[in-house]
Amino acid sequence: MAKDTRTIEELSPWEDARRMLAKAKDEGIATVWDRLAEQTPHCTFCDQGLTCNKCVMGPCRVNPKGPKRQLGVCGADGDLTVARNFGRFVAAGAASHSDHGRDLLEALESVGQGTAPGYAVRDADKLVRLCAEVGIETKGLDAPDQAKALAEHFFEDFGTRRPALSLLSRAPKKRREIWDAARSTPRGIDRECVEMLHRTHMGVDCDPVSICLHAARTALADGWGGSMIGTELSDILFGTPRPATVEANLGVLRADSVNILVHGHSPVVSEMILAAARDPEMVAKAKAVGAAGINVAGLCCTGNEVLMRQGVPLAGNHLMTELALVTGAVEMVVADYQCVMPSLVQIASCYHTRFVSTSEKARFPGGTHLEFTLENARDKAHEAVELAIEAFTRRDAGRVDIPSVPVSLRTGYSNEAVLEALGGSAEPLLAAIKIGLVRGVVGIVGCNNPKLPHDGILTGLAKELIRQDILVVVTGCATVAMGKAGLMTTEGLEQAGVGLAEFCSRFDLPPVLHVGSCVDNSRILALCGLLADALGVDIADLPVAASAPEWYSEKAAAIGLYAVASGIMTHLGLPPNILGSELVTGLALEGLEDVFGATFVVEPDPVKAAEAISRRITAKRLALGLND
Ligand code: MSK
Repeated sequence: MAKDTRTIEELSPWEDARRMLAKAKDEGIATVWDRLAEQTPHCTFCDQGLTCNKCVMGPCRVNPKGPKRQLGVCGADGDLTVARNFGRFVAAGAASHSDHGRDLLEALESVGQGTAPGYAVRDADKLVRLCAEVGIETKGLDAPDQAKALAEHFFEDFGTRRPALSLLSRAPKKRREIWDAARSTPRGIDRECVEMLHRTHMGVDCDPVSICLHAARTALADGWGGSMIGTELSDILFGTPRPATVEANLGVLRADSVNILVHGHSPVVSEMILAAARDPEMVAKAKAVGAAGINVAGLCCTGNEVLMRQGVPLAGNHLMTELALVTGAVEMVVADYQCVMPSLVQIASCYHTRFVSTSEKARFPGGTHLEFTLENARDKAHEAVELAIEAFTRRDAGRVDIPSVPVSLRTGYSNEAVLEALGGSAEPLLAAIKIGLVRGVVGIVGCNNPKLPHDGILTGLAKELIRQDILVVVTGCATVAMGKAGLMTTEGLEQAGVGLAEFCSRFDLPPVLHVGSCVDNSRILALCGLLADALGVDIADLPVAASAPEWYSEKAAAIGLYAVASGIMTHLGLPPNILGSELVTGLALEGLEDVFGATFVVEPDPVKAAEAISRRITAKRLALGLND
């Protein structure tokens, strides 16, 4: 297999990653970087979004400026081809988040029905608050009945018969009017995704702009619908996060313990695995085979979910998932869905590691499939932990290398926790923004991408922003990067500007606040809605921005688009596959400003990206009559 020609030092700045990259090389184990090298250079048509395989008159490669092949067989030009591809790309991301949200909805309904042993309502106050917010009368209803009523209500948001999603009420009135004017108000989550598939079938919507606007509508159905429902119901079922200090990096693995990594996105499986691993009977079984105990650690967004709520250490982000197995110290990876590289099955087979898939909709040939349902999850979790204990007996101590000492980071900043930390309202943050102590707020979200230096843009951008007195909130795989860079403890304030440091010190906050997993970007939307309402303005008027510097996934494209469509300028470290259309690219980088009051900015250099974001924040501050 071809090898990446970049040095290990160029691939990742972290000691734990570099040690494992070297070990993988020594042991002949191919990683994502090796496969990228083998796939490079990529097809230039695909790279620009100019291939179409949506019917069997093709596949077509459209060459808008070429001497021939300017149109696909059906007559689609480059703009239409790019728009169709991008529309489906966004719909897949929105569908993924929203199907995750639906799983939480089914869990809530089952809890209400008493058919999900081991699951419960853990934040009864939030359940009552959510019911009140959507107009459910809770007087006389006990928690199970409230759970059933709320589930029933939100199931309707996935359907086809509402004119608008219920949680859109969290957006300012002016924003909702902008959506109505652009015919982008999301109606039903499933409806918008399905309609995108319909529109992009051959011979349906042939207007690239119309398709792009429907992509925005689909993305909004994710942000203010599927993801937001997923976040809120996860809090109800597993507890609303509260601030805590936890550990991260591969050093959280323990040489003397049974190590289980939970991976994917949904807390429904990982919470049960954690409960089983903490069961004294299971711990006794682990000790009986010579282990000191059972150590559960997280990867990617499932890791974020259990980090936020249960203080479970985070072993790594997207590009660390393969390297975690290379330690030789992992007994089991338990995966639910999304962002789980199929290569993990192959790498696990090079060690004693068991790869366990758990979802009926995410099977991994070669792994062990233990299908979790709401009815059997408690039993299956115990079965999985027993398999991990058995794997420990097969561990080859000679191949174990756990690099690095773990770093500490602060987590748990749900909106409720932020407001509590500020003394009960957003007023202190607004006051700090008004006098310029905090110049603005930026959400840095999303993934890693092996095309970019691991965590390099994420941390470079965050350092520049906090230096310029801009508060950063972070989700998903960006979290581990910020933690490793020392930005998620109050010691990180040494790297912040004077104003931000003063504000954070006053409220005992780090300069980078961890607000959760990918679906929890909806917390940022809700917070923006709250701040805008408090100031009597639209979200687009706020000194805020978003960034997904090292994004890779369809979900990240949906997140970026719902942020832009909500009025939040969004930076990307690399573009989506749209550059084959000047029309669609122009819309993304400029035209959406006229529709939604925000656009995308693409910039791989973190310092230049911070400059662009800072300029936007300055412009918004001046427009609000504040200092720059
Ligand atoms: S897991 S979508 S690599 S953040 Fe949410 Fe990480 Fe991106 Fe997957």
